[in-house]
Amino acid sequence: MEALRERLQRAQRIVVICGAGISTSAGIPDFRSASGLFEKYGPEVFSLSTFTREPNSFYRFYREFRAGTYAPTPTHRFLKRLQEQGKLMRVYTQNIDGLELSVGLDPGLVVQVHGHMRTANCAQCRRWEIPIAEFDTRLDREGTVRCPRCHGARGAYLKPSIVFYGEGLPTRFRQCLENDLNIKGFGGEGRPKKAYREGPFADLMLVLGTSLQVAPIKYVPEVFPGPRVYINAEPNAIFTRYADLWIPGKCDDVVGSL
Ligand code: CNA
Repeated sequence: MEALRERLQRAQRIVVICGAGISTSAGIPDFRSASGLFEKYGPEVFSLSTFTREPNSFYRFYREFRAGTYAPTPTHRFLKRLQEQGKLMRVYTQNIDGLELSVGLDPGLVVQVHGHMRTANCAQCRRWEIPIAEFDTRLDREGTVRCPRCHGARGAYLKPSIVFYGEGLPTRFRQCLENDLNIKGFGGEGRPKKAYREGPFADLMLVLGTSLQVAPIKYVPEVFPGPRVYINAEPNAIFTRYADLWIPGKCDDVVGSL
């Protein structure tokens, strides 16, 4: 803890990469833990090809998800404190629960790498987009929500604006990485190329509550030339070896009181 405190004190521009583990204490299961969503629904429910073939499994998950009420956790409040101290450069979140914004982070400082649930759009044309409240009403009324623009085309169902397996990421993800980490160029699977240290770029990376299994974000810590701190309930087979500081445990227990 002392080592973490010291790194936080020294840092001026902190970039945070986070995942489902920062929201489990809000009551939202992660994907890959023993009691996670993959165990209950299977990973295919979150794939584009499954959804366009058979949207009802995802709709079943979504109905259950939206029935919950979720509040930010001590870890989200820690991020807010970093913002108040003027040290938060950016949060790259893989989460789609929106709790980073609920806690009051400046939207400009948050990149929702895997999308969000404020709107819903058509999995086929991508152009038809409606507010999530309207999607919810139609889902309750119609059971399956079809895109009116696609006139019954195959797979033209609406889903919340989250990124499924098989879909591209928001362009803002790359733009912010270039800005924050001085990354020049991206390779296969969206893997960022070398980042350069000189200049007003991030000087500390915190990686919180993620198994780092999903590309391309899993590659980001590996190109970051500054100190990297990994806080997660379990190790990541690769990253744990090269993180400068790896703290096993629950995020709330580690950062909640900082
Ligand atoms: P994951 O692969 O399920 O990994 C989560 C990691 O967090 C695991 O290594 C757990 O051991 C660890 N973990 C769980 N609880 C805690 C805790 N309290 N403290 C510390 N570590 C903990 O999930 P990732 O985020 O790595 O994978 C990316 C997916 C998950 C993204 O596409 C997300 O959209 C998706 N997801 C998001 C949410 C959400 O928005 N809250 C929930 C479930 C899945």
